[in-house]
Amino acid sequence: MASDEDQAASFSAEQYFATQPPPPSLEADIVRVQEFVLRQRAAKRKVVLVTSGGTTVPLELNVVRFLDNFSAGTRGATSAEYFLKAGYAVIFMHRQFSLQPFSRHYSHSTHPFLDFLDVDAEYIEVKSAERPQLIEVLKAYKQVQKAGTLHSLTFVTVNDYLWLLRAISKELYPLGRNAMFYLAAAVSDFFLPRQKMSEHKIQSGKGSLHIEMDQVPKILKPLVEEWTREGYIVSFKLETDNALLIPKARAALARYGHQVVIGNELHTRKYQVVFVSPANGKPAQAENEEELDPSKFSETWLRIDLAVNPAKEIEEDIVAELVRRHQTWAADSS
Ligand code: 9Z3
Repeated sequence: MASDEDQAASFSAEQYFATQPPPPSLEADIVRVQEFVLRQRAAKRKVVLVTSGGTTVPLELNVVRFLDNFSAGTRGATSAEYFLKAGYAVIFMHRQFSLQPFSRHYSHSTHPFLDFLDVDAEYIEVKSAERPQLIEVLKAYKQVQKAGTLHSLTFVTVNDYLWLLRAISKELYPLGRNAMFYLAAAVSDFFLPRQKMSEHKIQSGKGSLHIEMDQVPKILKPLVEEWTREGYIVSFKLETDNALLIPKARAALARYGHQVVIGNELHTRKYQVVFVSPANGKPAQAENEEELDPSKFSETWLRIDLAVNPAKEIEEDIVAELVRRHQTWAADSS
């Protein structure tokens, strides 16, 4: 039976959607997702929803200023490539202009496109040192295009993100255990309800600026309990203090009852992460994190040595581990 706290939490998600308007492009976006999911179901492919990049919280209706969450989109874009390689169809829901699968190798800041081309009169050629990687990336990209296994769509605000996540998860419902949710986007915990937003640019001249934000509803709860049917749900926990990773991940699992929390610390996230899972069924909730029973959880650290292999991407190992776990999960349903 649901506790009062559970009812309050799910009510607040309902309240959110009852009071905050959907993004104007939602309907058209979902029609395209529907078509994509239908094709993947016909091809009997597993589908993973990858969320990637940071959400914004606009401070004005005619937005000049906004709060942003840190994320370049590397984790999501890189993981999407490895999921595609593993035979998954990928819905890549990302922050507009953040990194994307394949094109991420030629990001404007770290590997600018113009720098790997040479020009001679009217001929353009790719520098020879750049060719092997470009050939590999292009081949993988063309293969995915031909197979039609990647569908990308964008969000900007936390409101766009929440509406899209709810709508897409409902489209994935019929896939049952063949759907995976890989929630790598960095999502704001706070937002400014539309009803409290200033219409025009907030004016200076009145001293300091005070803004009171409301808490974004804990969206994992309705995702786990209502929007999906047995989808395999992976959330990420970002901390700047390593000591908090495991307690926070355990608390999230006890609260929402999903399958995996991947803990990552801001500065070490590119070479170590920890998978935290329930050891056996849904762990009981506790008043505070210290009271959670450690025997109810299992932890697995994944580490790579960038000094030995600087080209190695930890997402390769993260995805391999999840594909293995998802396989077991999907097979269990029978
Ligand atoms: C993550 O923890 C991602 O791994 C990163 C990836 C944002 C660190 P980059 O795109 O960074 O490679 O630059 N994502 C989840 C962050 C988040 O908002 N988690 C919430 C929390 O920690 C829970 S869903 O409370």
